Amino acid sequence: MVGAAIVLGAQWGDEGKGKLVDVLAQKADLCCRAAGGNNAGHTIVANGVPYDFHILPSGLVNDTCISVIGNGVVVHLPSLFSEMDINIKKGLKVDSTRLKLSDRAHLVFDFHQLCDGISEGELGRGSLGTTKKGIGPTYSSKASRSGVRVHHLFRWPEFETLYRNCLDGMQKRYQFEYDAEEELARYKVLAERIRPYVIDTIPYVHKAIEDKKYVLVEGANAIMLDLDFGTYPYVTSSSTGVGGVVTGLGIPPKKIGEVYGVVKAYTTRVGAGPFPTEQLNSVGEYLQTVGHEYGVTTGRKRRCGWLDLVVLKHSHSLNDYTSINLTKLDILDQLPEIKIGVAYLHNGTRYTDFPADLEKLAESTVEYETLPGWLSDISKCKKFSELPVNCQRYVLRVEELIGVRIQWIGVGPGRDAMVEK
Ligand code: 2SA
Ligand code: GDP
Ligand code: MG
Repeated sequence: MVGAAIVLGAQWGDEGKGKLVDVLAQKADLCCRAAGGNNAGHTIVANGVPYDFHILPSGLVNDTCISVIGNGVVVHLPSLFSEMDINIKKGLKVDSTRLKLSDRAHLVFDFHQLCDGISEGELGRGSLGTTKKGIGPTYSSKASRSGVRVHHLFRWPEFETLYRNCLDGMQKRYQFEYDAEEELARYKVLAERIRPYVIDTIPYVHKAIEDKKYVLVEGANAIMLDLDFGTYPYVTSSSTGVGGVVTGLGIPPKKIGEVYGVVKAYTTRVGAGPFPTEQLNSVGEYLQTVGHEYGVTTGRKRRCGWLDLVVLKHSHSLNDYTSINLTKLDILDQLPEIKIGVAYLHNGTRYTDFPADLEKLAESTVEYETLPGWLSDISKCKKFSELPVNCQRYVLRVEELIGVRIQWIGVGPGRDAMVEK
């Protein structure tokens, strides 16, 4: 393998990254998370068994693949352990030989989660619709240099001092009562439980790359939720694109190989914020129902709409995909016609660069291209040539518009429901 291979969400998340990671992880040596926390929800269906991962890398299902949680990830240890326990019960081997946690990763405390909820409450109807997993407050602690990292767990009483300082800052900002002693006592126990998993992941990942091992990186969330490039402030608090992989694992850009973009054949978004191609009508309801579009972490209904090429061009310009996995194409099976958003129109001017200004976006309309549907079941197709002609045309048109090869096409949730083109 030449450099690390990266799987990234190309839209607003939930494109099916977990499934592609699971397919690729069958040959991977390492599967690494670089950013985000347990806000993410990656569902895979392996041999008929469904698994939901939030902070654990999806490569864990493949027992020859070692999972790495990198320095850019924010970790709520109680949730990490409960996710490990759930998967151990399902028969997965999850121990310190199979899972490595960066000593530089920041800790999410319960009070960060509390503050996430308070912050959403303060915003009222204008809330962002976060997952309330404490992601924003923890990255705030990190950026304001009052965060607590994993290595601090092994240096008491310094840990206690840092913890109290971090809590104090949050209490000043959010005004809440809190039982610090109870949480500190819990962390004394958690520290010993996590100790065997903790390593400096930087040399570990570098050595694997140097030894030409297959290092796979699982992106969390997606580029339109990126702190810089997404629909700010309706974003998550991490870098969700290729840049987040560089900083979140310490992999230099020249050591990155393939960058796989995962694109859902339509668009979904969970939480608030602009969504130009959203369909608040029977098409949106169809996509939501047939696509089972519910949040894996919160159970919320996902908003649904047509594929948006302005989004995908923005996405490709930032991540430079080497190829694409088009997912959930089977969900479009029963639609008589399918639309693709190809440009935005603002005061009579057509544009194709995704704007920073959300007001401009709100004032814009979408120009669509319409293609005929195929009105048949593609879930059993194994080869591109087996797909109905109109379906092939849709795929080829999307490929042409993005300007990147579509390498895989998802036709169902299972591992095997993947057509390689
Ligand atoms: P946060 O919690 O601070 O990261 O929320 C900020 C925004 O980021 C969105 N976000 C997500 N969008 C899609 N999928 C996510 N994971 C879960 C899933 C979501 C769920 O896989 O279904 O269960 O609701 C995810 N995580 C964060 C979030 O909706 C906010 O818009
Ligand atoms: P992720 O966050 O990008 O990993 O995606 P999620 O797991 O949140 O959501 C994707 C959902 O679509 C999961 O329930 C997957 O099992 C399912 N899925 C993935 N690919 C396909 C596909 O090609 N067809 C169908 N029908 N479902 C798929
Ligand atoms: Mg998801």
